Amino acid sequence: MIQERLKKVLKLMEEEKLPQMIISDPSAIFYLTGKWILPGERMLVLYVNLKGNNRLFVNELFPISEDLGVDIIYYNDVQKPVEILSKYVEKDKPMGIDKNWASHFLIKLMELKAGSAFVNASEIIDRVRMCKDEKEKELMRNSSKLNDIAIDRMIKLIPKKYSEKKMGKILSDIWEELGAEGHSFDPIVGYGANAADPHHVMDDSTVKEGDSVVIDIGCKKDSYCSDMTRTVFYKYAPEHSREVYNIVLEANKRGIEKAKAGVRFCDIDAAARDYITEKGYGKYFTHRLGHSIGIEDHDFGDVSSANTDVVQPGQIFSIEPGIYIPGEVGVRIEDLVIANEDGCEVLNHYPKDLMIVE
Ligand SMILES: [Mn+2]
Repeated sequence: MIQERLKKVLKLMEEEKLPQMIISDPSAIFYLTGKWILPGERMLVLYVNLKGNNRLFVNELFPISEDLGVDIIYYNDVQKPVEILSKYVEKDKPMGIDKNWASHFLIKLMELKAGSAFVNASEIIDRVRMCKDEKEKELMRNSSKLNDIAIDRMIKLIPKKYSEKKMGKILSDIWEELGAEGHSFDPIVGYGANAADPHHVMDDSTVKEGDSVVIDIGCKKDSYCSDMTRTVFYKYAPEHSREVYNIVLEANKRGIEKAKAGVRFCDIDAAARDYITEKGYGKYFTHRLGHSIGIEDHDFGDVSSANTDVVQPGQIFSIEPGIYIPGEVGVRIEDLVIANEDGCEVLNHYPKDLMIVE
């Protein structure tokens, strides 16, 4: 177990008066142990207890050779893992549950009365994960460096007039060449009207002159995610598209300007959104300004008008305003930032002034 991280989790459990919890999300278990275990539908549980009786429950099909600093309880395919787990817990005390633990496990645990109450305790670990330590910051910088290289290659491919789908396939190869583990999320390449769909699924469309081209990509490198969006224009940018582009760019800059420790997430969202609204495009900016990122592309924590939490130093999140005018033009510009005491460090260095690709 990575002790400094475990300590932070235990401290929050103590504050919340939660004596025990079940951590089941493989990415949370990786965060705490340094080990990826991907058991599919089989039960994987890191049971953490304030008294230190921590145990990792895992199917014997996933043997662990390293010393993770926690006792491992193996079960096999004909045993009942929740019954085994229930023997190790404090039945007369509340039990914290990870938000994505399958309900068939949880209901079984409840039937076994393996806890006096069951509460969703995911935020405990999610909030610890939001603040990155120095090692994590370095890994996030490295992952974003690869993204800067990849987006440059992708933009240079636009004149080849490949379909969106083909661009996606080429990006997989780029990640391999760059030594990344692959995409951190389903990439988006959207031409013209498709660029106006914020979560467009790549299809057989090809680029036309005057199109905006939204490229939203990211990789996983050493288990940490990058995520960046650039929008460029093919051959020329129509007047209205230019106007939209420059508004989104200014909103992105205002969001970054506002991002620092001590500011509320909703105020960062407002810094970008209010500008877009002032310019008359508020109704075309249809999503939150950003999201936390780390081991997962969308970690816990939104940069949205609904999140009144105050930013802490070391938190990493995206600033990604967009304007989407259906059937006409879509523009999104996304950067990742690390918040610190007097501002933020931007992890993406690819230029973002209006670019025409010939
Ligand atoms: Mn993003």
